[in-house]
Amino acid sequence: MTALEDAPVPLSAAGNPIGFGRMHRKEDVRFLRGEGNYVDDVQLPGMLYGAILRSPYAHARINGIDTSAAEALPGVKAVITGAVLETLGLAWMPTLSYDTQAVLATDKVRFQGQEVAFVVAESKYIARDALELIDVDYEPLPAVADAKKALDADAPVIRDDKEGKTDNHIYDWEAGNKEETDAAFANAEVVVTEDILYPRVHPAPMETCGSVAHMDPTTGKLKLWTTTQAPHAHRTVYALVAGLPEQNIQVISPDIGGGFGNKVPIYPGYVCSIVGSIVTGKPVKWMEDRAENLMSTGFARDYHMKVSIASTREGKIQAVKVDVLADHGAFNGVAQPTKYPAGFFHIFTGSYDYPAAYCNVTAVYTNKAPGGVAYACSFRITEAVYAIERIVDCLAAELKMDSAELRLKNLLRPEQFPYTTPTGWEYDSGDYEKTMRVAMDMAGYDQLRAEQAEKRARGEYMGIGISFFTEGVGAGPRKHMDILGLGMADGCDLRVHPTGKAQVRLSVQSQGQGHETTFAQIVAHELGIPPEDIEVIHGDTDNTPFGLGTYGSRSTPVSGAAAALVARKVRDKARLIAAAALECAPDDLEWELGRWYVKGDPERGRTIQEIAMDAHGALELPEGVEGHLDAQVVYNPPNLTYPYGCYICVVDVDPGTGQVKVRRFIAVDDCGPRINPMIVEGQVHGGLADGIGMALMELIAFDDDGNNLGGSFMDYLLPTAMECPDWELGETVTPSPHHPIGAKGVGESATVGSPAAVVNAVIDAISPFGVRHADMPLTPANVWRAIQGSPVRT
Ligand code: MCN
Ligand code: CUM
Repeated sequence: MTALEDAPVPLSAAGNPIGFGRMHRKEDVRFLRGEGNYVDDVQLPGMLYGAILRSPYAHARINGIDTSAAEALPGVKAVITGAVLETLGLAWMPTLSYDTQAVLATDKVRFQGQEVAFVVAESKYIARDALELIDVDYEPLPAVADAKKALDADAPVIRDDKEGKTDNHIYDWEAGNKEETDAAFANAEVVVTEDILYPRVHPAPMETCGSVAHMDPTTGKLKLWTTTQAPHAHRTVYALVAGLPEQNIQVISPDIGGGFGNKVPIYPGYVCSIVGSIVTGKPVKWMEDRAENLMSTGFARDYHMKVSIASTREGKIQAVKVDVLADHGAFNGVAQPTKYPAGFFHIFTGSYDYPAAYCNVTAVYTNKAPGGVAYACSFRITEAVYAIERIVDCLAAELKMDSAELRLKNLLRPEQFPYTTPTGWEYDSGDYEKTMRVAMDMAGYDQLRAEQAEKRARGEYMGIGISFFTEGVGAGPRKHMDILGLGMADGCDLRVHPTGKAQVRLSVQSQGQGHETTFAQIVAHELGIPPEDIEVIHGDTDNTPFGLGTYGSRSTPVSGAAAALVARKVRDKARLIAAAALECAPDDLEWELGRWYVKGDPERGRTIQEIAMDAHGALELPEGVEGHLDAQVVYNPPNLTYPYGCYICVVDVDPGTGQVKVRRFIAVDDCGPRINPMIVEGQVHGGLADGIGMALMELIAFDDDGNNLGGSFMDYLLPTAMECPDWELGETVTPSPHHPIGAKGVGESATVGSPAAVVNAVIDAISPFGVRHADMPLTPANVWRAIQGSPVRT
């Protein structure tokens, strides 16, 4: 175990830590100068532009499409409809959940904003103008936008494209032990039940989705620059769907302006740009605008949860059960490991010690855009954490017990790890109470409660909300986890050049997380090569090893391990080469950062740079050692890593207006050793802002006809610095026992953990009005309604 050592990390000549530590992000040099290279920056000679005609209806039959006027517009090169795609066998494509999704609608449209036709033109303005000239004969059908009505006998059947489908049911799935859980509830002294909605929200990355496709008619090679978090998986899916030879497909994911899970699925626009290029023989660029992104690409959540908790009168939790109605929209397009149709939701047992738990999830189609797994959710651990952390607060209210005391009484203890949860997860390591105490100390918890009591006496409404979360991140292992049959293991290649500079090639793809920096730091930590001498190459299937990509905070747990192991492989090879150069046995050598030296004679040694030159030079290499200094690994993780944390939020609520002010936010995260603490803090800052956004303002609402009411940033509110306090961050460090450097993922922790803290704080503030629960978003209007005893609007 090379956990974060106490010894100071040596600095390179450029002042960077040769290993773990704070260092400015290498990629910021280009980002801060506006010199990033995003998909929309790609310009190719003769490039054409695509635009998508979208459905104004949530549900309508298509009786005909007249494209003649659009085709006649000067500058228009092609108008592609579902009928055209049908002749190519491409009207429908598989989703990442083994469902099918229309690329361009043929029979019906099933959500507002669905793709109906694709225009290719000389400019993006001509393409958009041409959309206006397409005449679609729609026959509106009744729509079902409310998941609770989707299984009604008279609900319109959305997926009548599927043979024999007579309802909107997608699947039922369960986890845990129903009998034991029911028995625990039957015998419990206290039972609390609450209907808890995690509303539909949208990841809304800064860069919207898009692609540039170039099918070279002479070579037959397809190059696709695209906004994807999983270039290799996408390439394989294109090969399978379009029947294109996989070696002729190059997926390039250049700089990405945020992904947040929005860029895991394959969207019809990507496929249309490919078809557009095949049809015209030219490169075709398609970039959606903000409204298209908000209305049609992968949303997040939409989980209707009935959560029950059983406990003793003293507050010892005995069982939890959750009934979920999952709204998947019109196509089941969620991206998650095949075995887990509800993602990792069954981690809802949380951070507490109790024997019985059960959940069942029923998923339905509605006339809404597809999605569900996105927005830093760790495969629906957001929903799980929100469910358990809200119901624990409801239990505390019922027991009239302090919510911190209730949590401390039930947290898993350090000696219980590795701990198997009642739903089957094996948590790798943790010291939960320590983390909670650090957070409470930082917050001054007892003083805060005293202040709250004083304020209440004066008629002021201050609230304190706690959330203690455990995540499981780093999917595989491959035998348990695959997406469309592709096992979740990741490759990593490392080449050390003759001069001792290196290139490391990853299968994961950064969308802003700073991989070009942190993966260089991992290699630096193992080999002693300064991070500025290590180039990180990612996001190009022709130049990187196969792997499943970046989501579920899996890059550090999976590819981070691969990078450490590939560097160790190079180090082992370097030892053999150093032994040859020093004319000693490999066993006589000892490693110190950046150098093998002879035991007992530290002056005699070879630096990694010298060894690199030897490996490419004239030195006679020992039997069995190939020349050059490089290595490859494929890392198949033995388990997930389980980061966790304790968040405390302090709010002031104005009961007259319902306005919530987040006054303080304390976040103590434990993600094991931090490769770059500055980047980790940045990840946490972003996720905390997400939490404030979701808890207080973000919502994709629909009317009864399925009209999307939040297609712009005028309606879909995002948090800004104005709504965010100065974050107060703390840390504890509990390494993962199975990860080569002990690191756990952190990229989604704060988004997963923070909404419950904010909501718990608001409900705590307004609890004197008899409020026990109110659904997000807690906008001023909704807080006011809750205080008045009226239902909130979601
Ligand atoms: N890190 C570290 N020490 C650790 C853990 C992580 O220094 N112990 C660093 C990593 O090296 C990496 C970053 O923190 O640079 C995030 O690492 P990790 O937790 O492995 O997550 P991923 O790199 O796999 O990123 C995915 C995650 C997801 S799934 C979403 S969604 C999300 C998130 O990252 N999307 C983001 N954070 C985002 N941040 C930005 N800027 N943009 C997005 O789209
Ligand atoms: Cu669930 S969003 Mo991230 O896993 O890309």
